[in-house]
Formats: sequence, structure tokens, C-alpha cells
Amino acid sequence: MERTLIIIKPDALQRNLVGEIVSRFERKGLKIIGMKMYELDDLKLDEHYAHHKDKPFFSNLKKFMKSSPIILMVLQGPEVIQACRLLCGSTKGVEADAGTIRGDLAMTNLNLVHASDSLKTAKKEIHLFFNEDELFDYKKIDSLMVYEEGVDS
Ligand code: FUP
Repeated sequence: MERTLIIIKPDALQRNLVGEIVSRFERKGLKIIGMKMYELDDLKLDEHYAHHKDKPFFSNLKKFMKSSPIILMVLQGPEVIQACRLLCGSTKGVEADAGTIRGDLAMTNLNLVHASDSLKTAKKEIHLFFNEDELFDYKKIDSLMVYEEGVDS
């Protein structure tokens, strides 16, 4: 079953938007199978943002991501990666569509939330932050309506 990693970033904690952001994913009908508060360090950030390590914004990005704790979530379900990317909106807040988390709540690249961008990345990112025993297997009673059929997830 498809899984994705969501990071609720330091600006969301500072701006009291954690509940608002979690609620956007919940209202969509997505299933939370893991969730925890976490403090990032250089080692994890170098791995998580390895593809950005030569970018000019890399050191500021790392500083920002370490500026307070974050919330990590794993969501699971059919097409959950695409659903979460669309809910988040494009990278820079001012350019993100209204109705998305970033489009409604952010202006800049301090954009409140991260969502994995592909199956391969999701697998890698979840493995970086969660042990399998921190991910929970349970039935969600609304899946019949959210997915138009009873999915076994
Ligand atoms: P996204 O996939 O939308 O989360 O964005 P990227 O993976 O391209 O970028 C990761 C993070 O780097 C963004 F959330 C914000 C930061 N960033 C900048 O600070 N400046 C940039 O020009 C691009 C990204």
C-alpha cells in the first residue's frame, strides 16, 4: 500500500498551525499510520535534503529546519503521494494555488509542510525517520466512502 512522509515544519509550530495542517490531511480522508515530534540534526538533514546539498539556499534551509522541533507523519492509502502533494501546493507560498496549505497559509519558501514527491522518495524518507514498529496497522471505517470501496488498508 502506498505511503508518504509529511513533515510539519518549524514555521508551522511557531505560527500555531499544526492542528490546521493535520486537519487538512484528515478532512481529505487520508489515514495517519504514524506520527511523532522530532528534532532534526545535520546528519538527518544532509540525508533528507541530499539532492539540495549544492544549492545556495541549503545552509539556510538546514538552519531553519533545526530552529524548532517538527512533526513527522506517515499517511497511507491509494494515491496518497499525489493527494498530499496537491494538498500542499507548489513550493513558494505566494505561487501556490489558493485552497492548498501553502497557498492559503504561506508566502515564501518557509512553506510549512513537506510531502514526499514519489514512491521511491517516500520509501527512503519514511525509512529515514520511522521504524516499522512505529507505523500502525488498523482499519479505518470511512474508507468505503473515501475510496468508493472497502480498501483493506
Ligand atoms: P517541495 O518539493 O515543494 O517541498 O520543494 P523542494 O524539494 O524543491 O525544496 C525543499 C525545500 O527547500 C522547500 F520546501 C523550501 C526550500 N527551498 C528554498 O529555500 N529555496 C528555493 O529556491 C527552493 C527551495
